[in-house]
Amino acid sequence: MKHDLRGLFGSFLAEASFLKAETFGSGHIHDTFLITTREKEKDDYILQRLNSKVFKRIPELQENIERVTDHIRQKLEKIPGSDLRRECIRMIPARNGKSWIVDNDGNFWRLLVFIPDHRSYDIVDSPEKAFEGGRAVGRFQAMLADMPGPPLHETIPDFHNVEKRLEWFEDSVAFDRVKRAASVKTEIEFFRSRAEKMTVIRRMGREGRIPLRITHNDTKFNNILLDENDRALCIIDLDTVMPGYVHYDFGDAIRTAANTAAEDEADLSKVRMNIDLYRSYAEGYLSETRDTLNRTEKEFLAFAPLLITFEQAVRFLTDYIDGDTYYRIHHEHHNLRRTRAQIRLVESMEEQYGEMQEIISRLS
Ligand code: ADP
Ligand code: GN1
Ligand code: MG
Repeated sequence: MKHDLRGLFGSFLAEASFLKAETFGSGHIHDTFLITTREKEKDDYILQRLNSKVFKRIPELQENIERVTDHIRQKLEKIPGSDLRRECIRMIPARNGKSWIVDNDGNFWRLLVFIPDHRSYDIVDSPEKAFEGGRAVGRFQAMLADMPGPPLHETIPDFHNVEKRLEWFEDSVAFDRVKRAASVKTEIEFFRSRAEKMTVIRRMGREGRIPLRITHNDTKFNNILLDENDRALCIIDLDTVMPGYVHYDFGDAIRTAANTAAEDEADLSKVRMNIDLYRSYAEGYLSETRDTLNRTEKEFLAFAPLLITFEQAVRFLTDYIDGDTYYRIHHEHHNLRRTRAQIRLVESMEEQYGEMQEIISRLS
């Protein structure tokens, strides 16, 4: 669909004028455009058409992000040397007084300041970058630990509820809408054989041994921006910031930061969890959170990447069986390819689980 990007940009109170718009980034959910402005010294912007099929209550989601970014900015203001322009995303108000607009076709749009001179990686190639990513996520969680007010809205209910994810997966298999289930028997079996084991974090939560905190819930490495020197800069994509267990963020970051290949790598011999990248990420993360996490939280950190990578594989295969209605795909069997790469990554983590545990206990 062709959108009037110049007109949409004009609906927000940006300080600079529109020069051009191009699609940007590799996110799977929203439609994201980089708006370059005419004035060299002024900001560029990110304009997003929000996915309202995935996020059913966008005003609530926007309210969450307003609260979270206001709180982080207040913290940064008190830290000497902070770069307020780059260490926290900033949403630009629309002319209607809100932080979003709805166009004539019912699409929701928002505008963010483009964080200049950042680096973003889909694949991590050095322990230093992994360490910085860990530091960024740790700091993010620490800054939100004392956010006042009521709990954040749950922008996607049961987002990391693996029991629910498995239930929905079984529903999809039973319904088999596009007749793909028979072709993925091996993958289905892989999930069923591990389902029980994957509920442990939620069980610990129910028993009160690990607390709900404010977590990001989508710490894929390309949602962690580094600066021009590859030092931790800021966390973006705050749509899923809500109550969660720290394991979700640790797990998703390792799933992406420590994978030697792309999330959708077709050549499975390239997919592996690199233990050095795992160690460095954990070092960075624990350097910020060591004193706040309780003993059980730390004890289960090593399990988190297995859980989240498993859950991701389940989510990709569910979408494949449903006929590709959730994630943006670039070819017919893309979700199946993603599933297989994630399954291989789970296997690689299982092989190295003992060492993963030792590393955490040494660092704790
Ligand atoms: P999605 O949910 O589709 O992943 P994101 O909010 O992560 O959407 O945005 C997609 C991509 O756009 C990001 O991966 C990043 O490359 C870029 N991006 C988003 N917000 C900003 C920002 N404030 N500054 C710079 N780049 C951004
Ligand atoms: C989506 O929005 P993006 O592309 O950063 C998804 C994550 C998945 C990820 C897999 C809201 O992340 O949960 O882990 O794809 N976001 C949502 O690449 O579902
Ligand atoms: Mg993203």
